[in-house]
Amino acid sequence: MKTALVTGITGQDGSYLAEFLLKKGYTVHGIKRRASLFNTDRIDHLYQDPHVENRKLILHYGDMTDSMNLPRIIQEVQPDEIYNLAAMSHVHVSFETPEYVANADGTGTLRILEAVRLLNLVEKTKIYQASTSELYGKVQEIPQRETTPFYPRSPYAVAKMYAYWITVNYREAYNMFACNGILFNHESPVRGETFVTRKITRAASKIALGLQDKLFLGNLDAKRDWGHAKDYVKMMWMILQAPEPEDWVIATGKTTTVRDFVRMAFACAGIELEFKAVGVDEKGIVASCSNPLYQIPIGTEVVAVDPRYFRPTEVDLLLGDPTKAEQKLGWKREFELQDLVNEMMESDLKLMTKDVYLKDGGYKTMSYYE
Ligand code: NDP
Ligand code: GDR
Repeated sequence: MKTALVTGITGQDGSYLAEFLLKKGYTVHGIKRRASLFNTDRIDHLYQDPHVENRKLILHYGDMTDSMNLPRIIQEVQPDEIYNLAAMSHVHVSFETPEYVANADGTGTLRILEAVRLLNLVEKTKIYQASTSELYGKVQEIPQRETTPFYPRSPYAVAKMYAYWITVNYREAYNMFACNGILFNHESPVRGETFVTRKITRAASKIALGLQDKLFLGNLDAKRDWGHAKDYVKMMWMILQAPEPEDWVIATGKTTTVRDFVRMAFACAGIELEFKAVGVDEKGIVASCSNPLYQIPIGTEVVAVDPRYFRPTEVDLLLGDPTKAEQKLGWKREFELQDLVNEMMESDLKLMTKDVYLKDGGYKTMSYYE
């Protein structure tokens, strides 16, 4: 059976991909960072005790900025497939840490490619690079497809642009099976809490339970092509099983504003919202409430804009065209946006309900944990 190495295994996509590959019979090696607290929550259900023989999931400490440990791990693992998912993936945070992002997301990709080349693994090892719709940035063409010109709008996107082209270059220069998946936004119940969808579903759940008063957001007009992470990790694998190494757009072909995502999330908890005023004064007001968990008076302001969440340069509109992946690889999505919102809300309502029990039982003071 095949062996895969997954960088970023502790992240949203890494956890779904590891689960997917293990089901396919792969031995999965993952790189995790040392942290002062446990950071393996998302893969704890897959964890196998190191004392068990023939383990299928093996974790290695490592870091994308460490040019010594990456070749050592690759040499030890001799992977058939590398999925390079590790990255500082938060666009807004990348404005605060631009050099680090260039190192981890940009040069980090080079470190992987160069290690495979120097270790003479070019014939054996296929490489998937986690590229992104953020490469399209300022709108050049709608919908965005493999041939659409790039115009990155953040240090994150610029670093990912280097990673994209160095992957193409290694493919062309050294005949590597190295591919870019240009993935549009994809979410899930284990999405990081500071990305907008999860921030919204967590807050809508807390507000529905009476644990929080208001949700502060930035640009409500931004439009994103949101899919489900489960559909997208399957495509990562399909890309490496294709006959030739190529670059692929993975998207749903539909776009939605942040404002409409907010409406959909609150509606799942029986709270209908109406948005009033424009720009920074815009507010989401409760228009009707059939929420069975906590009664919120009509007219209560539960969403407000806070300019601190605006980005120095924004990506206004993402809408991808997945035709190539659908036609050439037979990729089919299972989830619609409404399914995704339902699943995220169901999961966060369950999580927050636990908080209510802990709080009511005197085990938890919300302010301490928030
Ligand atoms: P997450 O932020 O959830 O996960 C990122 C992973 O990378 C985590 O495991 C994180 O470790 C790890 N990581 C971060 N920095 C380093 C480093 N210096 N060395 C080693 N590991 C590191 O991202 P997603 O799972 O959502 O995304 C996976 C990849 O796909 C990323 O490269 C992202 O940029 C890209 N992408 C994501 C899209 C999306 O919509 N989700 C769309 C397009 C591309 P830790 O857990 O310790 O923080
Ligand atoms: P994005 O995702 O930047 O598209 O990058 P994010 O969820 O952070 O933002 C989406 C849009 O929502 C707007 N927004 C807010 N965003 C956040 N995080 N917090 C807010 O309060 C808020 N209010 C409005 C943003 O301005 C933006 O327009 C994600 C990441 O997963 C990247 O790693 C990946 O490459 C791209 O998706 C494709």
